[in-house]
Amino acid sequence: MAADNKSGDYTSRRIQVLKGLEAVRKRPGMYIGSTSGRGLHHLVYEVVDNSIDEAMAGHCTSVSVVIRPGDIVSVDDDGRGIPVDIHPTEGVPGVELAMTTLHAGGKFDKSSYKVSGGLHGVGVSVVNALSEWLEVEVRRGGRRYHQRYERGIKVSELAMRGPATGTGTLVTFKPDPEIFTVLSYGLDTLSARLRELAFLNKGLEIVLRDERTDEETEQTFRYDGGLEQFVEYLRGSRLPIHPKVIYFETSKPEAEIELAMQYDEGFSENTHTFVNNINTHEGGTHLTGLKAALTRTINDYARKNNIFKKDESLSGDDVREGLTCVLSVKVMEPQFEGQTKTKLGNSEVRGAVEAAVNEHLSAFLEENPRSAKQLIEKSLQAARAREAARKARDLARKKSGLEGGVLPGKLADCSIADPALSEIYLVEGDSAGGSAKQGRDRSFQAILPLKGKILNVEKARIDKILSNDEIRAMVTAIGAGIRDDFDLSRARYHKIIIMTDADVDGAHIRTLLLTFFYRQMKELIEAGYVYIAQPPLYRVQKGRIERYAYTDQERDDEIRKLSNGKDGKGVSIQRYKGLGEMNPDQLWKTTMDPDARTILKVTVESAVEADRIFSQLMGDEVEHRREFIEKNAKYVRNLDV
Ligand code: 0RA
Repeated sequence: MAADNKSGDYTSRRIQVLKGLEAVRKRPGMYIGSTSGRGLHHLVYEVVDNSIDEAMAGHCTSVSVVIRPGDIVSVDDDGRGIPVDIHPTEGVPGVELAMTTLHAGGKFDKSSYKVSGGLHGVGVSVVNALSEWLEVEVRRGGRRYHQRYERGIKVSELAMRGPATGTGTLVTFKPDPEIFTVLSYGLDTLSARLRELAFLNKGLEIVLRDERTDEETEQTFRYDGGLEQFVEYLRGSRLPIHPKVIYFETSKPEAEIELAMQYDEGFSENTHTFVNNINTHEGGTHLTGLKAALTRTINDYARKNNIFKKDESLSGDDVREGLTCVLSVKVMEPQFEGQTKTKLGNSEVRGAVEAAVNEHLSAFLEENPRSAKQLIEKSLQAARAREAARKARDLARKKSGLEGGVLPGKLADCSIADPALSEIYLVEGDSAGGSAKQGRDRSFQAILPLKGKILNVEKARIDKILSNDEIRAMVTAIGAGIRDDFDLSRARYHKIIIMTDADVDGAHIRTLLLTFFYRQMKELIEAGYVYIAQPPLYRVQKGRIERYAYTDQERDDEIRKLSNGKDGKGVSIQRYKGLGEMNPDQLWKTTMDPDARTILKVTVESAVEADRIFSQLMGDEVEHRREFIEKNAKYVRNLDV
């Protein structure tokens, strides 16, 4: 009787498991967000997160990620190894449970871990379900064990394969082409995330090797200085205004809190927050606590030490100008909210962070009065600039105001009023602007020609930014304000399309514009409203037939097609050096007609890398910048930072 029951349970449990993993294959988006490149990368992160959990529990010092030919990925660690003994109630080895049961990551042994990473916390079984095949190898108790799965279903029993030195877990998987629309891994994407994880877990070594080409590459990330080194990395070439990174870590009942921050001579704010190793792009209670504490502590200190002139005080924006800051909290049961589930909702964390930052930052200020004075002086300059900007804005509002008011004279606006259907082209130069104005569909396409050089916002304060004509024209035309006044719902266009020449100068202007949007109207990028036009590089013509090519490959293909296999007979090729060489009709056909054009959406894949790229590109080192733009003109064009 009892035995019957047991086997009955066992069978129904197996059915349960299969149903679970089937559900994952039916609706992969529910578990990994998407089946495009993002979801594909998520598989690696999910497996790596398990190893990081093992590291956070103090049992793992090194994780290695290898991308093999065919975009097969291996993740190896030197943790304790997933248990291989038969689970007392489930009747299968622990590792098999982990591979086949949803939410069983390390949680079938809940006492193992205090907190756990992983965005969805869905565990390695999801990776298993979405892999054409997956093999796991466990080294434990002096032995090596192996098991293989195909599309989540085991095709071999866990088997001993010989002796092992040390302990650890190796997971190798091939993402299933039946599931994913993108199958190739981006080395830069993986290295950005793995570097970030290494900063967040000080002392942990993470190796990334790419074996897909003959030229193998290997990167090792290990930062014994943790967040302090993270801040130095983010600060890049901006000059610090106090020598030491401000740092503390503390453990409270609500959360473990770790913070590093440093002020520099720049004008942007670079704050990144993490919860259980996940980048909380949308902020949340921990960020609110941090901001409140910064403003209060710095004002209190300045007041107490008579640094303010009569009724001076500092706003939140003032005390964050030129600040590079990383806050990492570990929370037992995080609630993630927001559109991308990257906003922390736990209300108890706010007070914990606020109190911790108050305490440690005021101690730092007391102990380092010179640094305190320097950073407060910096904030006061920000406050004065903001006041000057406010006055200038009030004055300007009366004339050609930034808000509401009169649209810029050189804007050729569209005729419809629905922002969701409207586009604005930001066009390099007056002549291309002229062609665009003639070539456009004026019902829904607006054109704003911009004069050659745009102000580098990375090196300018808000008052200077707001007094720049090109920037004023853009801000007024877009109509949603700027920085703290920015309100996405007021945007007059839902497509803002940057259209520059396909040369180094064009790349530079594009970068300046992207920097401007990233720093001053970040929500515009986050909402997916910013695009880059893709004008053709060549016109290939034979008689009355003409074709446009956007890459060298396409050009060669067209030549071959037009000359019927022979190479290039009677075919003429025009290389477009600038937009100005196209007539209005050509510009419309190739670059502006929604039915024919390609436009690239600008996305912020890694905010950390974006901050660094922009500050490097736009910061103090001019030589560095020129070199970078020349080398990476293509990368910057496909800006996916
Ligand atoms: C639960 C318990 C134990 C190890 C793990 C999970 C574990 C899981 C993964 C996934 C990738 N690498 C991993 N390393 C370890 C061990 C419990 C014990 O030995 O007492």
